[in-house]
Amino acid sequence: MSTSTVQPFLHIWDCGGQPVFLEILPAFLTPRTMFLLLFDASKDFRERWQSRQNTPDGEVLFGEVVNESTSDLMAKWMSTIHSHLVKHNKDDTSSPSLYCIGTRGDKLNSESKKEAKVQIQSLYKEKKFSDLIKDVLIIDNTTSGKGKREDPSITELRGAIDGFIKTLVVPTPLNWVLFRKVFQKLEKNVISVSDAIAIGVACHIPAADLPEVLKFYHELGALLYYPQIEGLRNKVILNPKWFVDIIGKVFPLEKGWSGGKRWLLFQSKGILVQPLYQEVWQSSGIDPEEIIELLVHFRLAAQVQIEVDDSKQYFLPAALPGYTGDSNEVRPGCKLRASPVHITFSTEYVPPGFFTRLATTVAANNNIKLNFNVAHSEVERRSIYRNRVCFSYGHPSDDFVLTDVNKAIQVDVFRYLPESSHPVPFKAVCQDILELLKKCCKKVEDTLYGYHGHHITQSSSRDVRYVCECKYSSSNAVHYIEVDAEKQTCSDQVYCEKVRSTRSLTTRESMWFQDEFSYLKYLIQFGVGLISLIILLMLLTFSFTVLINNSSTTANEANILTISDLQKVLDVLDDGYFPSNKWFQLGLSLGLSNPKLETIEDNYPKNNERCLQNCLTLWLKENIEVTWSKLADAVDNTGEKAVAAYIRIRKVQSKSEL
Ligand SMILES: Nc1nc2c(ncn2[C@@H]2O[C@H](COP(=O)(O)OP(=O)(O)OP(=O)(O)O)[C@@H](O)[C@H]2O)c(=O)[nH]1
Ligand SMILES: [Zn+2]
Repeated sequence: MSTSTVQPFLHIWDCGGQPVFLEILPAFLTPRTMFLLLFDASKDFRERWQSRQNTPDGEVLFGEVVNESTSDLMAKWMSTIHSHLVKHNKDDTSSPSLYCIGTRGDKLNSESKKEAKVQIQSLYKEKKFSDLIKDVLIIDNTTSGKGKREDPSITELRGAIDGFIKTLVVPTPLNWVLFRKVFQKLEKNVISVSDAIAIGVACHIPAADLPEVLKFYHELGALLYYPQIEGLRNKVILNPKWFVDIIGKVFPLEKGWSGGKRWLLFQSKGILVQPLYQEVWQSSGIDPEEIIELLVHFRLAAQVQIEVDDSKQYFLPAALPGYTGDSNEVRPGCKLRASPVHITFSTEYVPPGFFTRLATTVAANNNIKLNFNVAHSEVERRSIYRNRVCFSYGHPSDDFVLTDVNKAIQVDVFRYLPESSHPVPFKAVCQDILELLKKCCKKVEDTLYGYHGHHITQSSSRDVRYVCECKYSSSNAVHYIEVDAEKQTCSDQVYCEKVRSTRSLTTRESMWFQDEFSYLKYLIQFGVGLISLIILLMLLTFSFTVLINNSSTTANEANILTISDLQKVLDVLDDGYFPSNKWFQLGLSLGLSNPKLETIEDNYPKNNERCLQNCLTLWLKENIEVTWSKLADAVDNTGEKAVAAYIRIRKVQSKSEL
């Protein structure tokens, strides 16, 4: 192993600008990449970008118009490439990594060329990714290779690429080089790991070293090896390009879309059923189930159950068209809605591939279903797009919509039932959804940035921002309220950046924040240290005593609860974090009889929420002296002292709330 040599690596990925490529590409980027970001310099960068495909016979196929301008898309790529390189090349930032290349320079006079260059430069000038961009070159490809007549910018670019290739040499043990030469000679697309071991042994590489060799070449993009994916762990893909093309078969890159019910389902809903992918991939030389497993691994697909059908089904949002309508569109009939929340990124743009991966990750959750039943408006017939997905959450379900608004992912939650007829407060649903999204985002990051086994230690560059709904807000100039989400409660004032003043939260905004007392509970739960806990308890007791003394005793007795207060009672117990599995004990403490409670248990086996609800219904209906105070006492008896104190503070003294 002491003998080593250097070998150059150069793989060229010609990645189209089509949105689908942006989805797939991050899976195949290696840490050492030079990027050439091409754009048509003869076009207006502010216009919405439209994908176009040039067929070999000279025809131009125009694809969809996306919701972004060329300059948006360029800035997004710069920022993404920057974060990609920063994450992978921590110590080596010396090499120029990105050139912006404007083609069709022949269509521009020297004045417009300068102007185009300045416009592109302005996209990154004061951004943190500015170091990355070596230059903006406007080139005239029609002169390429024409000797002296060649555009000097092309000559300059050629020199830069030559220079970069020289940095691409990697010291490699000689027998590892031999190994690569052998597998290149095989001209096979895929071999088994045992074959790879045999080749290795023939090249004097001990079998035990082979995984390391395979990982080395995987990182260099020379082959693909996924030991972490069950179905692929015994395979080595020797031809990455072939593999990408196979995956591409289910994406609408080529004209290969045939009719048929299954294709239609895939095109319209992004649902890929087993018989279809088996057909598409059957002759690919690799088991279709393994390809699907890879897509799931990369979160390009999530297994779902939409069609009443035994065959397996997968959701692949990346294959769907993009939504170009209004991100604030609401389907009619909504009773309650929360203000929009934005998931933002320090790169200032939603990283390519992030949104669809978030959509698949969310779709894989048991509590959540894709919501195909609603069209967003008269014009937009679908409810699910590559960049906007509508889900239903919980039972009875609330709607929640994720939209990629380029600079952020927008989260909207809607309730179509009146609050009184839903067992779970809308607020709790909103907050649960947000927590769930944070977890899903984390998973997406692990997938997107962990492809090459580099574990990212740097702290998350993602944030949750709350859209300000003050009178200065408008959908095209979003601004946020300044809050410390951990500490904010719905009764605290917030600061609006735009108006530069504080105000109370609107009802829609307050959905995202805890009630004051839940916050105390939260503090207790997440350990604020014993001393602060004691101080808190003392404060609580103090305020409790003061409140009790101040309020007249009539509040305790005179306010009889009825069955119409069921939701309030459930809310208060929930806000105070009463554990629903103690419902039986609570029932006994409330004076309900054992047989009646047992009947409830039989009716709703293992469903504590429903049992609690029925137990309280019984209490509210059957008892005469039904007050908050009695409830607090009963809760106290179950051992839930904190919940009891919470009920007393929130309800017992405040007559108005009854
Ligand atoms: N006049 C002129 N035409 C150009 C220039 N560069 C490219 N073209 C033409 O533009 C068309 C598209 O070029 P491609 O290289 O296929 O563009 P692409 O973006 O890679 O397209 P896809 O491969 O479909 O993604 C071809 O007809 C080229 O001849 C240029 O600098 N000047
Ligand atoms: Zn505001």
